[in-house]
Amino acid sequence: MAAPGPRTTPEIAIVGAGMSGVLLGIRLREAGIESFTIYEKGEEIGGTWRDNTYPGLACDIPSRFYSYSFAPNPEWTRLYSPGPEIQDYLLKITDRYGMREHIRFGIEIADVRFDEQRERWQITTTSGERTDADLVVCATGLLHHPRYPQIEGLETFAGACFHSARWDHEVPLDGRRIGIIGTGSTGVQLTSDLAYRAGRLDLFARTPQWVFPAPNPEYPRPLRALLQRFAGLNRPGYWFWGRFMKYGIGRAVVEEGPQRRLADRMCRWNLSRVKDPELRAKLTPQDQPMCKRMIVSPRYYDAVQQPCVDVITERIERVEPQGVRTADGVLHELDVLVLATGFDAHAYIKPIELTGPGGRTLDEAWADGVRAYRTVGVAGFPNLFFMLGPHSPVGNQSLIRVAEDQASYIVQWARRIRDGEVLRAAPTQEATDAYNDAMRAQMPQTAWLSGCQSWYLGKDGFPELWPWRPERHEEMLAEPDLSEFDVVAPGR
Ligand code: N01
Repeated sequence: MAAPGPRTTPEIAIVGAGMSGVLLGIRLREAGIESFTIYEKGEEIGGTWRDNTYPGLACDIPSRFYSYSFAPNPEWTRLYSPGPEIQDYLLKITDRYGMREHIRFGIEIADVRFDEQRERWQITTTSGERTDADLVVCATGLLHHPRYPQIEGLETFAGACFHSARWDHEVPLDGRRIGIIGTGSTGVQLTSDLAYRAGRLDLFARTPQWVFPAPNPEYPRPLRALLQRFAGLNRPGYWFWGRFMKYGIGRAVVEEGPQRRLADRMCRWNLSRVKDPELRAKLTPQDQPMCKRMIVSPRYYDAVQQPCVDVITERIERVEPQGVRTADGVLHELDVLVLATGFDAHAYIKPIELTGPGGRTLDEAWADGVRAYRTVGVAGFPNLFFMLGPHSPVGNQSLIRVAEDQASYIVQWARRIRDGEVLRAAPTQEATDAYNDAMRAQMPQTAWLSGCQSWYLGKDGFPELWPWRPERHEEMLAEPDLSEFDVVAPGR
């Protein structure tokens, strides 16, 4: 039986209206493709920047570079902008590019399944609504399933207790006894803020992390006014910080060399600013800098040296109504307990059920570990793409830049479908295996295997990050390599 004819108006379903889903919409529209819908389970765009509203939230990538390349923001107030500014920026871009008319809010996708008869994806929402798509893009993000710690008695705590990504703004903080569990990027940003507001702050630091000292100066008003007036003046900032990240930390995390040595020294120097040797010992990591995500903070070590702050490395025994009891028998009495315990970064599109041709599910395809093709595709799953999916995070780089590479790549496939060159295409198993083999061969060069545990490592023990220089991501996704795809043309 001949394959169906060309899909000149391909239906495209984008799951998630975070930074990457909205970006893809903008790029599709630029390509003259308007037949797309962005499904968003929340009531607003923004993903992680919508969900995280904790005090001290900021982006640890310079904002001039943590922007869409085509939409500089003259209004950034600081080198590293606070979270609410980033969400404001994403809201403005969504409106400026007319994306709201394409977004369906409050719609949660439950099931995505390939219908072989009709050569299309069938999508079912949690309310039972069904729709078809010629191309499906999972732009569901990486860090959106809060990870709650398994600590005995957590539910018995009598004060306020919440995850950092589910901040309860009704709870007063000033002058109160606050506990924070976790010293990742979130715990560090929280500590840097709450140390100056809490009556007492207990920081439960199971594993200390290295902290890179980066100042966070304010952009003076006259400069912001100038950038507002002359749009072209925004370009050098994007260019400069892009190169700074690419040739600096972008090299340091994936290869030996002067950048890694310098970053290492700067972290160690930063730590040496902690005067009390006992506190310094508590804050000294056992692994190498950059083994986990490099934390960037100009204020953390000042914050932990505030008299009201206690860094507790003793193991947490249990939580009781009055507070946290550690293994040394001490009860740390608290009014508020914040769980800065991270996210399940390996959940990917879960709980969505995804079933490809032949009834093969994504869970089955990834039963032995996540295997993607060039961060965007999966062998045997046609017309299905990921944004910020497996191995997408490029160590301490702007995820917006990463998403832009992926959006341009996906738009090229959408164009091919629209122009009748392709009905469906899926990466071959051979190309996927070759890519994964090359990636794994590169992993030992990275800093992520130097003996630490973090969300960076997958269940197969390999990092979930991009192990090459950032520019290779751009090169690899510059144009689809058709020889690495099983392509079916319309009507064949
Ligand atoms: O989470 P994490 P995060 N008892 O997983 C501890 C991004 N981000 O939310 O190391 C005690 O890094 C755990 O301890 P250990 C960024 O990509 C970006 O901070 O497992 N402690 C660890 O200290 C980042 O990588 C920005 O021993 C427990 C902490 O909780 C990612 O989000 C800002 C525990 C979790 O650290 C996640 O960062 C913020 C337990 N039972 C975040 N369970 C930007 O600036 C867990 N921990 C862009």
